[in-house]
Amino acid sequence: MAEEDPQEKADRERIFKHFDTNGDGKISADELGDALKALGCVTPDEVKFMMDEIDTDGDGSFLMRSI
Ligand SMILES: [Ca+2]
Repeated sequence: MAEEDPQEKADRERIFKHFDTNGDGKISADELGDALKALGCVTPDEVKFMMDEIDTDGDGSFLMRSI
């Protein structure tokens, strides 16, 4: 496994924290939806589709390591 670029990791953490508005270390469907809707580029159906793709364990949220 290749060494991870610290800058990329920092960027990913920053983005994750931007989405994780309540700071519990998980991004819920609501948090993802709010963040994406704030960008004005997605519909609720699209958010659900993305969650289905990302939320592999089906608990309604995903963790930092999933990204
Ligand atoms: Ca959260």
